[in-house]
Amino acid sequence: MSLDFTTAGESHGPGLVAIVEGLPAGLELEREALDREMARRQLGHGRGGRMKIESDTVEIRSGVRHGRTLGSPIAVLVANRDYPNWDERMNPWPVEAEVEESHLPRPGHADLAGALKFGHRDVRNVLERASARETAARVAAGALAKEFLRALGVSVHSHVIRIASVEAPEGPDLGPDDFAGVDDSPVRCLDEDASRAMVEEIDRLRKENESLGGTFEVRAFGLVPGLGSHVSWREKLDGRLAQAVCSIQSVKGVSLGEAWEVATGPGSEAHDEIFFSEELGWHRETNRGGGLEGGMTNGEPLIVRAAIKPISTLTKPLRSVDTETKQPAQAMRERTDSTVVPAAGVVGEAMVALILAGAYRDKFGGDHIDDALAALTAYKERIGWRR
Ligand code: EPS
Repeated sequence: MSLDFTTAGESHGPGLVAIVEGLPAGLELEREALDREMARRQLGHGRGGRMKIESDTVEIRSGVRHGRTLGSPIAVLVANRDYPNWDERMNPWPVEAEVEESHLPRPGHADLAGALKFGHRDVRNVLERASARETAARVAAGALAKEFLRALGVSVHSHVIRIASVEAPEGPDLGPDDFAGVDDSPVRCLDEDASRAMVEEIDRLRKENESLGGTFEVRAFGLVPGLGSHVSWREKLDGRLAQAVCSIQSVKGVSLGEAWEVATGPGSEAHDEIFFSEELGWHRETNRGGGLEGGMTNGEPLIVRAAIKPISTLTKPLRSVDTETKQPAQAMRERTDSTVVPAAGVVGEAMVALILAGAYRDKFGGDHIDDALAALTAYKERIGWRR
């Protein structure tokens, strides 16, 4: 059994569901830790009115008993508190009221391609599922993965490094403790001056009816070398991470380590030289590879960055075409956020955690958490891992 998960649910339907399969039995879960993750995803200056309605919590429906996993699929439900306001428009069953259809696809959204592909007249049938509301279910699943990783000594963090034209300065190399206060920043940025400038930039562009993109970074600490594999393209961890992070709504680019920087320099400045000492064992003095070599972890911190495009729902809509009349029209206007980069960092953590948890499950197995821990200890001993 490997670790897998799926989500279901529409943005304004009754709720979202995540089903996580493959977590070992006997793993202790803390309800507060799961709900904390849900609340973190709702943070961030630049969110719209919806976040005042929702207050996401994880309702466990299966796979957990008295705070411990059973080894069976874990189903979690995240209710949409906004649903009563959409009861007629999103009811699973026919309603008497006449429900208005949307025929005005937004450039940059799934609206047009989704409507054509699935044969929907009403674009709402696409946008409801394409909405980034779905990321609440990913974070619920990721919170479970994080609990597994925590038991294995791994932590996953994120921070915002750019919103529109404002970039945080490159700081010193970050360790896990450096992320302690990141959620106190209104934009989840570690640099105070940059945080302030980002908030100003969001306010300035929001007044101009603009949305904003940016960049976030996810780091994972405490990883052993050898997660993933060089032997098959499907098992390469870099590829799996890139797919998982790029699948987050609005993400248009993913980089691992100093990908774009090393592409422009010489080979002698692109790699991380190998050292061995009695105290540290195998180690590196640089981490340009972002903790990945040959599709595997190398024991250095994992560093993944993602670029997010500005949200495609604009309060000053772009030009589009009415799908019924085929006449030029303005794209639909929906209630929306100005930017989601701070929240997307939390979603990035969830996706990275799910991929890493899967890689640990693949390598160390474990129907019970103690089996996984015993296999991990034996592996560390075999390779002489000292961290
Ligand atoms: C979203 C549009 C907004 C966001 C939503 C994503 O929702 P609404 O149309 O209800 O105002 O608030 O994000 C969430 C609801 C969430 O929980 O993150 C979109 O079109 O992607």
